[in-house]
Amino acid sequence: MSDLYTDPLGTATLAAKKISELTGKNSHHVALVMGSGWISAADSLGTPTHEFAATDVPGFLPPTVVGHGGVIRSYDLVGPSGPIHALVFLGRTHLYEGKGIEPVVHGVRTAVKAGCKVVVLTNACGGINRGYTVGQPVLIRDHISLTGVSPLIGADFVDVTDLYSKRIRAIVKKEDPSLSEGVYVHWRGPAYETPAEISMMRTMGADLVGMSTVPEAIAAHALGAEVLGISLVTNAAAGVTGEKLSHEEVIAAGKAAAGRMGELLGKVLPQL
Ligand code: 8IG
Repeated sequence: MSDLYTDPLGTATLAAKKISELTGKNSHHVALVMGSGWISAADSLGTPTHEFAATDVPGFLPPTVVGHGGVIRSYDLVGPSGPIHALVFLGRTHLYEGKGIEPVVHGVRTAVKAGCKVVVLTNACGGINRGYTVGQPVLIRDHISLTGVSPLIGADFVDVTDLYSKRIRAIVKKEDPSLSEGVYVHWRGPAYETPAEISMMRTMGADLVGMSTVPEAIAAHALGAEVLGISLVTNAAAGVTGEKLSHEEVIAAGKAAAGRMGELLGKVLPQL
């Protein structure tokens, strides 16, 4: 096994150093993980100063899913007091790929080691809440983990009461007061849920379901970063409408909402 599995934090430190060499920037300020459907939203952030394959950086695996990028970009955003260095990951590794939890959280650990104090996690997900419509962005207020898998090992008893930063959610809602907040369930996949499982999740208090974000939020928070999670509802969860779920539908809904999402991120990121 590679260093990533025996020494995940050491590998993240190496990766951060490599990013600093590739970009010529000593540190980055905010990180943005773009999930499936969000990749085109990154284009609204302007022109990156640097772009490279994630596999050029220690510890990153090649992407395995259509529409999940495997690319890292560095942007200089215009902040209130000088340029903000934003590190943007197009695509992520998921638990369902079967590579373990370490590759899943390697991006956010690398980002924190690169200096990021804020980590923005985006995803495409199924809507459990009957009030949601396809193409709607929802801020993650809290989560339920149904995978039982943590990125943390050992007696690392971190408090996760305010995992999805209230401070940052307030900033985003000031930009867009129409945004809803919801509880996101992490489901391992790769099979979607049955209608009975969705009904269970709704009873538990869940609004959104997806196959990412939760381990990254925990890993970033455990290293001291503030986390913002935004889900794009790209399909009604199983049994909600009677329609079947398709990956193509997800990609299409993401493309359709990308403009609004990119604009929102562009406004919010420099304020974080
Ligand atoms: I996009 O309906 C997307 N990702 N688990 N269920 C789960 N993950 C998803 C879904 C969904 N839609």
